[in-house]
Amino acid sequence: MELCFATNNQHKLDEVAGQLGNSFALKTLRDIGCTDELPETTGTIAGNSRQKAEYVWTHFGVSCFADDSGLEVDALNGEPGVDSAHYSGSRDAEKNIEKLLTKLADNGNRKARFITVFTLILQGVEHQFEGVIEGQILTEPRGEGGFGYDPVFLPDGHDRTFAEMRIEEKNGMSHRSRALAQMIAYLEKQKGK
Ligand code: ITT
Repeated sequence: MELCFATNNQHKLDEVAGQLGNSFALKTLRDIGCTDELPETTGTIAGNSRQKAEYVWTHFGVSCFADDSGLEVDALNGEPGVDSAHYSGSRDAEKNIEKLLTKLADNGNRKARFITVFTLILQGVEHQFEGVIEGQILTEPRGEGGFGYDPVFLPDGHDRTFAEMRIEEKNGMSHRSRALAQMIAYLEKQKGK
């Protein structure tokens, strides 16, 4: 089964490709000839996820899935949320982290979560899958791996940030892997039909 992952984020592609294995032929946007900027204008994570997948299905007619994700920080009323990718006004991860840590300052409530919503469009039929991981925001970045806010995100029950973990370890618990596991289970069921 061929499926296009509607993302321009190479880190997301690497995480998902590692988990998907060989049961599905993963196509990139480049593989299907899509060089367009995908629209993300709905103001919600679930809405943007749907919007990206629908763009690819409508314009390219290819079964596909999209991931929209973000970090929700309790003490900031859910910010950066849907604005996670360009919180500081740019897509620079270091600047985004800097803004987050400045806004949090010495606030004692560091509770946060990563959320991902996947939208799958299989021959025009749409389904959404959500994954969440709870954790804490550190006061300083730690680690070189991962992407985005990984250096300041400490998942609950662990003593290393996502950026200090190997990709397989992050994949063992992340919001993205949880959403993906549900999508894979759904796809396996469809295959059996
Ligand atoms: P596409 O829309 O092309 O998929 P994107 O990077 O723009 O790629 P989003 O709009 O979903 O993706 O933005 C999500 C942002 O949230 C992302 O750029 C990171 O800043 C942050 N984020 C999401 N998942 C993350 C993760 O696993 N680790 C660290 N930061 C993450």
